[in-house]
Amino acid sequence: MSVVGIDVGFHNCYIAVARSGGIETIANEYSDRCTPACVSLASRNRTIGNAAKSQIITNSKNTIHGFKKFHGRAFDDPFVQAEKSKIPYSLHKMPNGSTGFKVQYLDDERLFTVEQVTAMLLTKLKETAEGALKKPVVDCVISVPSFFTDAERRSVIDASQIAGLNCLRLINDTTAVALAYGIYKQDLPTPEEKPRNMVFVDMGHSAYQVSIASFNKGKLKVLASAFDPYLGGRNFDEVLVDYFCEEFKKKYKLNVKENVRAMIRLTQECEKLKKLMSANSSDLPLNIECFMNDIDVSGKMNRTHFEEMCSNYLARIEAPLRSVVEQAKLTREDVYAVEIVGGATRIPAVKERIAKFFGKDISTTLNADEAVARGCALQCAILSPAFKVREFSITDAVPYPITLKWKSSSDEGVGECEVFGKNHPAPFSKVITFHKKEPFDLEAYYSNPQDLPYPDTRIGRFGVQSVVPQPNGESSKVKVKVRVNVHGIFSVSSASLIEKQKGEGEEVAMETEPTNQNETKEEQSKMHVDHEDAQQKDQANLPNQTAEEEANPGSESKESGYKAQQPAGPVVKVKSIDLPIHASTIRQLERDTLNSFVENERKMIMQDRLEKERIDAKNAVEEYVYDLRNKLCSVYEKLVSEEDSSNLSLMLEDTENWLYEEGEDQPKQVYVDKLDELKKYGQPIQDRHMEHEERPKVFDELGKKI
Ligand code: ATP
Ligand code: K
Ligand code: MG
Repeated sequence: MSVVGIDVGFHNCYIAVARSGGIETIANEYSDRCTPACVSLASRNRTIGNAAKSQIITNSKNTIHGFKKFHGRAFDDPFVQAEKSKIPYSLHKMPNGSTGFKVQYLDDERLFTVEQVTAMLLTKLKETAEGALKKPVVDCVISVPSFFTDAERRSVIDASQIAGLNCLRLINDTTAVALAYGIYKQDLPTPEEKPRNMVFVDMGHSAYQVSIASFNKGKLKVLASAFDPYLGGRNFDEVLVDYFCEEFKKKYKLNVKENVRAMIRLTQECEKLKKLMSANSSDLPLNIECFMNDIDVSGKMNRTHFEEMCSNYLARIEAPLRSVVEQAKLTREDVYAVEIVGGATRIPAVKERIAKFFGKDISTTLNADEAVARGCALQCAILSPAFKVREFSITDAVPYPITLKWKSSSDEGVGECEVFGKNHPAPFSKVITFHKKEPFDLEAYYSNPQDLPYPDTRIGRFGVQSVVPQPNGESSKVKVKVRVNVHGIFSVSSASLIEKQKGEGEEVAMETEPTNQNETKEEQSKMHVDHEDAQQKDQANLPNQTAEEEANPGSESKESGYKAQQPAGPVVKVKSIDLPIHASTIRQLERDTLNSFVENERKMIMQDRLEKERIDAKNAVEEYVYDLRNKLCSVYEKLVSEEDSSNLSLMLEDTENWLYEEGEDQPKQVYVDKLDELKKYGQPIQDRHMEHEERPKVFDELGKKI
C-alpha cells in the first residue's frame, strides 16, 4: 500500500512519499521535485508537467495551465469571465454550467472538464510516485486551499477518481503545513498545559491563506482560518507585466497585449525578474530578444520601485492575519511563532508585512515549497494501516458557516438553521430532529455570501424520502445526520424515522433531549426543527472521535433496528427506520459521466504509451544510424571492405534523410522494420567485431590454463 501526499498547486505540484526512512519529497523524470501544473494536448498525445510547460508558447491554444481555480466554478462566474480574456486557450461552458476547455487533441476538437484536466495532471504525478516507489499508487492525500467550497472540493475528489486515485483525505494547505510542523516537535505542551498557538501562512501563485492552530503533544486543532483567494505571486507578476507593456509601448511602439506569444514570454520573464528581486535590491535588467516584430527589448526594475507599484497588493496582507487572531479570540502576544510557506512569501516585502503585524521575526523552519506535500504524506501515513507513524490527531475548522433551509410541500412553512458555524471543528457529525408527516427537502447553502470566493451560495439539495406519519396520524420524529466529512465536504449523510412501538409506555416522550413545549405543539401543523440549540445534539463530544469515525466510514454505527432508549421514566421501545436520501449537489458530475471520464483517461494513458513506444522506435533507428556510422570509421574500419563500407554509408545517409522526410511521422512498425533492415547489414559486422575482440581474450584464458 502506497503512502503518498500530493500538493496540487496553481503553478507547482509536489509529491511526498513515506518510506521506511521517513517522509521524502520525490523528483520527477527531469530530476525536478517541482512538477508544473500544466497539460498540453497535441495531435498524437498529451504532455504533462515539465514537458508541457515548454509548450505554453509553441502550442499555446492547447496547453492548459492555471486551471486550479476553475474547479467547481460556473462558467458565468465573474472570476472565470475575467480570466477568460487573460488566458491563451479557450474556455467553454459545459452543459451543467461549469467551466470546461476547448482544445485540439488527436486532430479533433475536444472538450474537457476541469476534473479531466486535473486528472491528467494527477496521472502524471501518480506515475512519478509509482516510479519512485516501484509499486502502484492508489491511496493518497491531496491538498486544497482552506477556502475551497464544497463544489470545488467535490470537483477535486472527482478528478482524483478519474486518475484512478483513492483520495483518503483532502487536506487544507495550511493544515498540512501545521501537521508537518507539529508531528516531529518534541517540545509541545502536554495535554494539561496551555496549548501552543501557531500561525501558518501560505502565499502561493494564486492565493493567500492564513490559519491559526493550537498544539499540544499529539494533537493540533485549527482555531481559525482566513484568506485572500485572489492574492498571490501571479498578481506581482502582473504588476511587472503591465509596467513593461507600458514601457515598451513608449519606447518601442509595441502593443504587447495584442500578441499572445509576446505576453506569455513577458510574463515568464517578469516572474524570473520578480524572483531575482527577492535576492537583490539593486537595479536589475529585463532583456528579451526578438520580442515582437524582430525587435529586442530591454528594461530595468528595482525592488523599491517594484514594492511601490505593488502597494495595493501588499496592503492586503494584513487583513487575514488580523482576522485569524480575532476569530481565535487571541492577541498577537498569544502567538508563539509564525511559520510561512509558499513561493510568494519569499518576496521580502511580503515577509516584512507579516513580521511587522506580529511584531516578531517570522520562522522559516519548514521547506517553503515542500511543506504542504510533506504534510499530505504524513496525513496519508496516519490514515494508512500499512504505515506506522506517531499518533497525531488533527481537528480542522469549517471555513464558511453552513445553513439548512427546508420547506413544506403542504403549507408555506419555511424554516432554517445554521448547522455549522465558522471555525466549527471538522470533520464532525450532528443529529437534527424534525417532526414530519411526509418526505421533505433540505437545502444547504453558505450563510454569508460576502465570505465566499464566488457568488453562488448553494451547496445542494437533500431530499429525505419515505417519511410517513405515525399510525395515529401524528408527525413522525425524523433524525437527520448532517456532517462535514474528512474532505471538508458537507452532506446530509443519513436519516431515520423513529417509530414508537405500540404498547406500554407509549405516551412517554422518547426525547433524550430537552424539548421546548411550545414548539412541540406547533410542530403538528408546521415543519420545523425543535429548539435548535437543544436539538442539535452533537453526535460526538470529542471531535477527534468523530474524526476517526469519518476517516474510517466502515466503522460507522448504524442506527437502524430496534433499540431501547432510557429516558427518565419507563423503558420505551422505539424502532428506527433508515430513510433514503436523494442528494443533488451543485455542478455535480453524474455517475455515468464520471465513469466515462475514468474510461477515457485510461484510453488517453494508453494512447500516450503507444505514442511513446512509437517515438522510442523512431529514436532507435536514428541512434543506430549514428552509432553505425561512427563505428564504420573507427572500430569497424579494418573489418569492412572499402566498397561495403561506402555502400553502407550511403544507406545510412538515405535512412537519415528518410527520417527527416517521409519517415518523419510513421507508425511504430515502420521504424521497427527499418531498424531490422539496417541490422541485416550492421549485425554481421558487429558479430565479426565481437569475435575479433574476444579472440585475444580466449587466447589469454587458454594461456593461463596451460
Ligand atoms: P497556489 O498555492 O496558489 O495554488 P502554488 O502552490 O503553485 O500556488 P507556490 O509554488 O507556493 O504556488 O509558489 C509559486 C509562486 O511563488 C510563484 O508566483 C513564484 O513566482 C513565486 N516565487 C517563487 N520563488 C520566489 C522568489 N524567490 N521570490 C519571489 N517569488 C517567488
Ligand atoms: K505548490
Ligand atoms: Mg500552494
